[in-house]
Amino acid sequence: MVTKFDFIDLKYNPKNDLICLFKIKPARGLDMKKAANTVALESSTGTWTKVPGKDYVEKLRAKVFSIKKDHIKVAYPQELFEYDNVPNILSSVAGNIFGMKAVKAIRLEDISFPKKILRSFDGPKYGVKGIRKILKIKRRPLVGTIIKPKLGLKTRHHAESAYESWVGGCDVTKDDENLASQKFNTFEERVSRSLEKLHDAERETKEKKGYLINVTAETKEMIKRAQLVENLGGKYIMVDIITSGWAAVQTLREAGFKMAIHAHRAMHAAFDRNPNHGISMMVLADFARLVGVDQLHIGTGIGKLEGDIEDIEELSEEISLKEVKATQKRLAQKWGKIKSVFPVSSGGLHPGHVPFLVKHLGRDVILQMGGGIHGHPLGTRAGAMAAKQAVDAVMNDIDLKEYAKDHKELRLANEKWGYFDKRLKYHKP
Ligand code: CAP
Ligand code: MG
Repeated sequence: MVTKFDFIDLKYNPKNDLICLFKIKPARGLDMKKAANTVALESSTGTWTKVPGKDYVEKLRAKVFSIKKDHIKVAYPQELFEYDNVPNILSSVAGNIFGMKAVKAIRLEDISFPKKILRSFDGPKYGVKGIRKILKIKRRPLVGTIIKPKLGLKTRHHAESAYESWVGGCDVTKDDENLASQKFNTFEERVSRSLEKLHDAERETKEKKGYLINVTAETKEMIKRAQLVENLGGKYIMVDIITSGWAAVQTLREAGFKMAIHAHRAMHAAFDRNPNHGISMMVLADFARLVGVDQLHIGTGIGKLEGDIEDIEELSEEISLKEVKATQKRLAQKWGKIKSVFPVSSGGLHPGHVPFLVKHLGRDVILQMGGGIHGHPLGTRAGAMAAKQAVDAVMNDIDLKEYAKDHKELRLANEKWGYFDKRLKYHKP
């Protein structure tokens, strides 16, 4: 028998529950308690009207156990879900509730997972430590680029540009998010030409390099493409996790390939940009870590795409720490055996941004610059050199202006785009 507020228990102390932090704006004429109760019933065992139920169903009800201003916390018994099934979990806690008339707006800010659900997922194969081992880079941030223009290059020009970026100093070079297997640059030809260039660059530099080739496609096709990369000795694959879908990414991860997985998050802003309605990047990052990508884009807090640096810092902690503490927009989480994910900062970046990014995100970060490398006055190789010089300067606690005195490539980048000094004052070009 469902009474008025049967899904609210402000004295409940969650134990083995999956917990959701929601930000809600009740519909006109509804108070927080009523709206919160409706969110909990609709996302667990209830519906809009009373239906004859069995008493034993009641133990699976979600419970609102905290209502503070516009945030509520809801505890879901773990038995409500199929443990290692991302679509199933999201269909409950991020399904119908977004369209309910009881709320004017609702945003799923974070989820914390109980041990049994955590343990049902593979998590990353490599994590930060494993990636550093693959590339033989012990401490410093990794330097990456994205081949630009993002679409249109012929395969040989794509591979040549990748080669220039690797010999210039990039550790990893990726395809852009919307490059798949278009007629002007088919996957099969791109993977063989680019890996050939990668092996040339490794021989020439005596360094390990990574090519993050985008396998994004229908799931069976992704598996086929990943197999081709593995056969040709590739260390990485890249996948657009939001447009591909969680089930596809889980299939790719569980296919057992040796390669590391680089996760691009194109389309995330359709969910997380509105601060009052949708699903936060924190939640998307949680599932990316659970399903088991090794590297994940988290934003820059300074480049061309929105997202303030405090949120980016919290995201970076969420995916790379073993244990994260609760904040206003984040739930506490112990990640147990789930490995870390390498944070990737990318989007409108250039070498002059490196001091700011390392200050805020630390050295366990992949700094990716597309236009900020290929748009260098002396071209791609010089752009990659400038990016690597900026990282070397920061790792040796030298001001970029000082370091640029005997590093022409960095000087030209600073002159074109500006730079942060050691006190994080920005010097415009
Ligand atoms: C960056 C990028 C990345 C963005 C994605 C682009 O290129 O290749 O896709 O970083 O954003 O296409 O914009 P630029 P995010 O360096 O030339 O900007 O990393 O925030 O997901
Ligand atoms: Mg891109």
